[in-house]
Amino acid sequence: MTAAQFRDAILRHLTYALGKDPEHAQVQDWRMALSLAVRDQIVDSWFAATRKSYAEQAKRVYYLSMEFLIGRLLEDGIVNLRLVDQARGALEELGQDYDTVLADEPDAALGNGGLGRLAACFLESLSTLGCPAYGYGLRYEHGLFRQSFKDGRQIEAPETWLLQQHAWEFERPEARFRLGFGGTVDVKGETATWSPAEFVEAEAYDTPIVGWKGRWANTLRLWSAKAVDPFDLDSFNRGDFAGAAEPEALARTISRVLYPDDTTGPGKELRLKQEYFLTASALRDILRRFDSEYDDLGLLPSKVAIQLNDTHPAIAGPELVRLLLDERGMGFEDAMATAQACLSYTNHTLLPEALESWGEDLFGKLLPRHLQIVDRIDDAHAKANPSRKVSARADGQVKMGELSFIMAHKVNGVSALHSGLMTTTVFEELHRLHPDRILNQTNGVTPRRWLLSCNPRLSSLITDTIGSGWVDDLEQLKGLESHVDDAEWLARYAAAKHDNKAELAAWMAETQGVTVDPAMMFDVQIKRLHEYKRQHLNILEAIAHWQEIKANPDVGWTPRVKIFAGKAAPGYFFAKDIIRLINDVSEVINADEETRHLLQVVFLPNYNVTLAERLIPAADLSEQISTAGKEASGTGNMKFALNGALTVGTLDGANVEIREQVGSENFFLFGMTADEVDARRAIDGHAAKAIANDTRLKSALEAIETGLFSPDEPTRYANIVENLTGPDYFLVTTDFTDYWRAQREVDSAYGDQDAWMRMAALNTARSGWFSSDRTIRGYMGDIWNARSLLED
Ligand code: F58
Repeated sequence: MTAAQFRDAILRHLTYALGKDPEHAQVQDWRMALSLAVRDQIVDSWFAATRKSYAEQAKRVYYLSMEFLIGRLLEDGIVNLRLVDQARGALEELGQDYDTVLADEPDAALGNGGLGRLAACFLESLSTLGCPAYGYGLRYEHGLFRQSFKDGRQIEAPETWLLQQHAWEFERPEARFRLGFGGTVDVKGETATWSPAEFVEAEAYDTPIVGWKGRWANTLRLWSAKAVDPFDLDSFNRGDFAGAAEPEALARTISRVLYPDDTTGPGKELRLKQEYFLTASALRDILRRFDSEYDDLGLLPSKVAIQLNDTHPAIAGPELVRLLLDERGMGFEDAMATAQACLSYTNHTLLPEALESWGEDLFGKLLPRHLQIVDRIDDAHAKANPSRKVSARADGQVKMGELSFIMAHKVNGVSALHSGLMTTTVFEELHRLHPDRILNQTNGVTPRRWLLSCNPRLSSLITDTIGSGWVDDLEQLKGLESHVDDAEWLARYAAAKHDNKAELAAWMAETQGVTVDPAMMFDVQIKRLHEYKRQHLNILEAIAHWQEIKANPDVGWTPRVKIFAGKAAPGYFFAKDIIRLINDVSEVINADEETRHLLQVVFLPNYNVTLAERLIPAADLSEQISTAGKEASGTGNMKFALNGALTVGTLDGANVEIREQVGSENFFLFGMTADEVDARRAIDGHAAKAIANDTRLKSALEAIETGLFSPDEPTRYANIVENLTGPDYFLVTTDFTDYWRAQREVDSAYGDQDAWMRMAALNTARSGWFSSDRTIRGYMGDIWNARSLLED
């Protein structure tokens, strides 16, 4: 497609699809017109892919996830179709600025963090690899809340991505399923008839996800909840207008809001409804598609692979058994074996409080037949494993981790360390009973978005150096290694990083009113706020660093700006206190004329995918400082390394593999190992001991405790201080001393810019392993037994 053809297509859409005269069109009209022109191109490969999947009777992969953190889609589409120059040229001819038009698109924030972003990277890689696949999720009207700060405190506001026109989805009013909740069960022998008390309808919205070079496109199908009878005419006729609209409002609640990480009380019931709503709609859709091609349910496992993204869709086990048993006439044993052969489960956390379980009263109230089936599954498992102690139903709870494990033929962790820990902690017994079930698939990220598109400067240098094959074969980055000792090449690498930093600094000045010097080291920690991720360790070190600079101003400090971004779950008060502390510290430190050229702290509001795309290419230092054993993998850590930021990190999650890949000499390691953590925690008074041994730590804590950063309310952070000086479960104080040491090594390494850039370039060159294409190939081969339909 030429720029001229593209221009004509944009004008056609602007005029006939949007009904706008170019003379009066606003930026969002141009953005919509451009998106529709791009979408046309995607639809062609989408249809071709669908036809081919049917023609070849291929096995399909179904990725069930409560979250798809896709961010913006326009640039992704343009980049993958390799239409960047044409789109730029076409808009220029039309008098529009390409970057402004792209920046108008809202982020689709249908996820909390890494788990949701991983699902989005996986969809893109599935398309790039030509593996027939569907993502199934919920079409939340409101994604993750919008974050702002008031007096340093996090303020949450609803996110409203659908207020603006959305170019990518196709509403499918004909693709609807009616789903039930509650009611009664009439058991007759093996099978039963469930008569739900309440119904809701699921309507599909499809978004095509195009792979690299537009060779294949899969579908992201999101479900939206609608009332069975949207409008109560009797109420309306009585003049009860609010009552007339109630059925619709109640039903829509199910897909109204993405759950943040703080589910309690009445919220839990809605969350379980959401999970069933997603899963039951997806399974009906999967069986409908299967029925359109085959009439032998025995073929199901050879045609259908269903991946459970964490336990959130774990009800798929009992639901699939129920559909096969009660509605399709299969015997229980066959139904269970068939379901197991189709299902597999990915675990994303070992934190006990994050493993889902449901009170059996609630579960039985909403899903009475499923509770019976859980018991049958449990009985069958107990019978086959007479020695077992674990069960899917225990202590009045339905345990979704155990249920998922039992119902899956494969269970995977997301980094080597995490998968190993699964076998010795949460799933120890189940692993002993089923030693072949757990396997590892280390996470990855899509290089199209996380290098090619977010970092055009570095991408061009790479392509100039080794050609463009790296884009879908990331291991080719190894070819850069032979250039890192070439001073001229390294200077180009350094220039790309410098220009990315200058661009970020300009953006921060313009939009945040913060001035930072691009010559300073950009030290970045961006991720959900959580005690285990230890943003408070980072800010404690910043305080100590500031105090030390003040005490010894003339020892040649390396200038650094610490950049934070991330959201705290609205009900996680400790995490919100950490945000406020960072903002308070930032205010004091940044106002210090003596030190501000050497140390600044910035907390950028409203972290999302787009902000990550801005920050990662400009980072020098990547903070991956979780308590060892707690971060399942991390994926931000991979994006940073790929874009040439050096990591200061613990031996946790995928950091271990990053360090192995890039070389220990190009990674700043500190802290306890996962094995040491438990022993240390068992020591009485471990925090007091750590503090007594480190005067810097002691004085940083004192500064907080005495209200240096909150003079109007000196006790504001009493809670944080009490925690850190008392239980300190995440061992911030123990790891502080070694973290300080590592940070000073970082300082001196950064002082030698040539050596630093060489290390940065080696990080890029050796990050090929962290492509989500590699991860998806692993799933296809080891878990799904699925194949690519692309011909090379
Ligand atoms: C993340 N989990 C892990 N959960 O923390 C991270 O180590 C890993 O790299 C990533 O998954 C991908 O495997 C995660 O993001 C959530 O966001 C939960 C979703 C449900 C509500 C509670 C948070």
